[in-house]
Amino acid sequence: MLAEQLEQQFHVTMEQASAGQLYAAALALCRQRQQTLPTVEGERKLYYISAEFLVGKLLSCNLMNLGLWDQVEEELRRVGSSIAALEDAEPEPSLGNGGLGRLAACFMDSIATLGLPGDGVGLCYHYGLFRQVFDHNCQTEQPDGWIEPQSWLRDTGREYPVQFGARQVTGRLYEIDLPGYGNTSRSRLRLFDLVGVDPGLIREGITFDKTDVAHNLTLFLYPDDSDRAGRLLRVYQQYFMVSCAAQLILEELAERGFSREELDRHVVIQINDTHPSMIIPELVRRLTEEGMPFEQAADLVSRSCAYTNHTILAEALERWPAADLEEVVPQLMPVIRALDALAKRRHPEPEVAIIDENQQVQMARMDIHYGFSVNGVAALHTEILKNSELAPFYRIYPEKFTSKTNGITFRRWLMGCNPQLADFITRRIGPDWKRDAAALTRLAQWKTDCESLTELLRIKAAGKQALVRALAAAGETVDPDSIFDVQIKRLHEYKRQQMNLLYIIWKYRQIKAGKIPRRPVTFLFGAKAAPAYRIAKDIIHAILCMAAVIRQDPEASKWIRIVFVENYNVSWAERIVPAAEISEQISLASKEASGTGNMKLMLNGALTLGTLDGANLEIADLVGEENFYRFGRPSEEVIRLYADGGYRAQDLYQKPEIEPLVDFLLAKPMLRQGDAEQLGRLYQDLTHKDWFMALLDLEDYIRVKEQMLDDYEDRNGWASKMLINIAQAGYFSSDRTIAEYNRDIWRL
Ligand code: 26Q
Repeated sequence: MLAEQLEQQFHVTMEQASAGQLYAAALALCRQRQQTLPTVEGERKLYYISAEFLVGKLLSCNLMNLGLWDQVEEELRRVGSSIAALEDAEPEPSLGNGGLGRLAACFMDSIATLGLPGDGVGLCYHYGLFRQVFDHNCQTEQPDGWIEPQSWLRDTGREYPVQFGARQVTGRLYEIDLPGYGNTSRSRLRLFDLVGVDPGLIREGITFDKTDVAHNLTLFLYPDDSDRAGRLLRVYQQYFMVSCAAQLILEELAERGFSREELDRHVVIQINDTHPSMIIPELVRRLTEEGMPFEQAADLVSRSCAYTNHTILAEALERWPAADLEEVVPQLMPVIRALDALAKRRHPEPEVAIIDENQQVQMARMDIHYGFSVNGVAALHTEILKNSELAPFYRIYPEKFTSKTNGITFRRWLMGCNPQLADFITRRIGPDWKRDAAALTRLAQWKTDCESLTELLRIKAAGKQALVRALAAAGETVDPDSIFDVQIKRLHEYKRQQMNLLYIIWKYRQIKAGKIPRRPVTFLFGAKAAPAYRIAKDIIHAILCMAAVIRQDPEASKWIRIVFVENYNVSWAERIVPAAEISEQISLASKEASGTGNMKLMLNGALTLGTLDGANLEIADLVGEENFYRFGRPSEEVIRLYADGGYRAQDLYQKPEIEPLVDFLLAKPMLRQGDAEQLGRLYQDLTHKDWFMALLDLEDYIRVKEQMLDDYEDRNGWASKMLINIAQAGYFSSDRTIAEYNRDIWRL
């Protein structure tokens, strides 16, 4: 199959083909097959609109979903190659930042697999987020191009004008096909690009002229918004996305033969956090311009739009100065004012106003007033939204609130990245779990079966070996017999990578004091920090400095090692997840909306060391006390501490157990590796502010982590816990999540 394609495309045989040609042929093969799959049509169509789609490399998963994987792998094997080797030639699109974007990608896989009529809608950034490069133990940012002459993108040739006041630009629609598992149908990612976008604007790193919107709109995801030009650019980007989307949606409504008045019956728009929220006023604007009365338009749009909230952090709740919107999208502001006025007539309480007392447009509030559904992404998260963050809205619209616990696609996060484990499961419970993840629970009957447990440990060891080889290629030596302790996620203070660092400092000092651990431990980190997030970059700096301190210490380096993978992305995750043994889910309780890495790691047999936050709570409930390592203050206590201002970092810092750990940040060995200003800033923050209370949970964290390392030595006991975790992970399949969205919100 691949051979014919190669012959046709390059006139070479399998033996003669270069790796690049093999990849290009496989890409073309998939693209042809995918296009023959029908898109699902239905009375009611979903548009999942999102600023991020962190899809990862597509070749392997598409081959799997198309049912071509075995055949192509066999063809490649005969010439000494493999699909994995081909994938090395595939660039990874960095069209996302973290959980929200990866969730959107998992959802698209499940939507296609369940055969639901739905497409993803977003932007085609040429350089995505950024490529992270470490330089002198600091993060620097480089453009991360992924679009090649041959790529997954298909140019539809369809263009849409977008008006910014007097200025007009043009959006062009590109599509990426996403085949569902089992060769039935496909969904599409529909990505808009700016006609005339100019990479020549990029200067040093990822800096560029932020004011030249006619040429910069689709260069980067989340351009630095620490100055006004950057903030305006984000509004330009968002409006560009939703204006194109609104035109596409209305155009397809007409193509499907429906009238504008039927919008709410035939269209449902899932707004992925507030980045696409301007779709609401934009649709209302377009409908009223066509002559529909304002209230009817507002009502129709409200019954078509649903909003997902992914965070309760105040600083991540988007609000734009009305003056900025006035400047960028003057045609939209009258509609927003009218929507605000109508909402204020119905609900005069100031805390639910769309345009607040500071003349800021509160995007989430617009979504809640003018959407029919609001959902959190895990049970605890939704409860917190209802009871505190969005309580005034819950009082007005209790019927709109619903909880949808996140999920992950098992195609990528088990069958794709860990085929040996998938095979282990199938040999025991048959293949049904691939379509019905709940069937995984049947695996639990092997929890005391020695042979199964031994095999499970062997599979984990193989996963570690594979990662060790990948790390070696990146210049890192790691002991495959050490315990792999993994924290992989965006870098954010609330996720508390700094607390993990303080544990490592504690461990280092134990070793220096002669308390040798039973077995070496490797601490793996993967994280990008937002380019303008100062303290997050300081935390990366401190971890990299500590890595160097340990590496250069002959005594300590026998026992502990820090590996911070550069440019953590989906591909790294696919290698790290199967190798992980300890899953660090240590956010300050109440702050992590859900987490999805926690699910991927559990599914691959890592045990969770976690606070009762986000979906961790549900993981703990499913696997039971003995199979989950819980520590830290519960969310109610944390919420109370914030409410009464009762947390004082200084007091905790003074404890004799804690002070030397924090002080180590400024000790000679660290200063020899790093920069006093950055380390000093982190020290100051931890001792005087520590807004996310790392010091509060530190001692409990150390205690439970030590317990975990002890328990690791009972290899069978540990393997049994692994097996229970895998068996209980079925609930976290995104197929289940999507079925729930469809049952309760979309009704496709
Ligand atoms: C907001 C304002 C200004 C600039 C940027 C932003 C911004 C950008 C990205 C705010 C939020 C995000 C991304 C949030 C995100 O990824 N949230 C994660 O979503 C996951 C999927 O639901 C959850 O599992 C995680 O708990 C949540 O952190």
